[in-house]
Amino acid sequence: MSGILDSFRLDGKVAWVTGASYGLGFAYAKAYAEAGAKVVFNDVNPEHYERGMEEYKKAGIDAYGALCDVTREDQVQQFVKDVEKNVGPIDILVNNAGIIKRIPMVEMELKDWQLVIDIDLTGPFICSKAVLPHMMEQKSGKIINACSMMSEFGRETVSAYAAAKGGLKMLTRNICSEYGQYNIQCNAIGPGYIATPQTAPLRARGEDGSMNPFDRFIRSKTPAQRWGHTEDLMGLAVFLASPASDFINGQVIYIDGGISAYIGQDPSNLDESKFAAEKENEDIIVKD
Ligand code: NAP
Ligand code: GCO
Repeated sequence: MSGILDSFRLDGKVAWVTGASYGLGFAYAKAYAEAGAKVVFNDVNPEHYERGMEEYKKAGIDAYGALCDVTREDQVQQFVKDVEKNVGPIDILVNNAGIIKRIPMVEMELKDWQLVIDIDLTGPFICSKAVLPHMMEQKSGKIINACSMMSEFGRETVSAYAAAKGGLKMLTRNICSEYGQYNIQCNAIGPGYIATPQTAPLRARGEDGSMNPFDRFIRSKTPAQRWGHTEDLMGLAVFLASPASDFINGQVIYIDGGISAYIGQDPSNLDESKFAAEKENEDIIVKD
């Protein structure tokens, strides 16, 4: 008689996390390995990919990986064929790969807008389209999209990112609507502000060690007055990939420390002395 915790296990499943050499993707993949899945990942930058493969080995995870740009349908189709041949059919897809460009809209060049939309919205379309046929055949599958606070809120300088993440929320609902009949669940993780290379520029301290104003702002908007850490999201990632969530479909689950529920306090009220600089990895990948 299996207990309730067995419904959170991923034994025998093949889990593909896109863009998972580091950051949230690596955390999701590590959690999947701990839950029993065979981890598959891709990245686009060869140096980052090699580093990621090393990190998986250090963590004792026998990950399968390859370079693959999620915006290229030819590369994605080949990647899925290679995974099916070398590992097995993909049971779980996490559309994690994503970038952000923080540029005021009136100054944003079309190429920058297009790149964000291509990676953050078209990439999940391409990757989901590549794995759905097998999921339909086996009458089961999990697709988990990387939504964001910007799936619900706007803010200055992130027009392309917000448009992509808002669209990704609706793509999540549409995959649910179109493929739920095949026992395929498509949901999204909606992280708040998490300490990763993508958000490192928002926490970078001044030369005099002074706190980044955006760091102070986010802490004043978060009841716990802290940034999220990748470990905070691992449990939700496993839950949405497991049989425990088989009757949840089309949902964005926000994991944001309460930002979306709280009007926030005056940032000047915060006692800065409480906040050690976020413990960053020494060789953190620098993002603009
Ligand atoms: P990150 O640290 O910037 O990592 C992004 C990953 O995506 C990297 O591994 C990157 O690989 C990969 N990638 C970028 N373009 C790609 C492409 N064309 N094809 C394949 N891989 C590509 O980001 P993160 O903070 O871990 O965030 C991961 C996801 O969660 C993103 O979708 C992000 O929008 C979303 N999210 C993040 C936060 C947060 O606070 N951190 C909050 C909400 C949502 P390379 O290094 O090789 O380019
Ligand atoms: C920003 C941040 C956010 C986070 C995340 C919040 O510039 O506001 O990068 O967009 O990455 O998406 O949920």
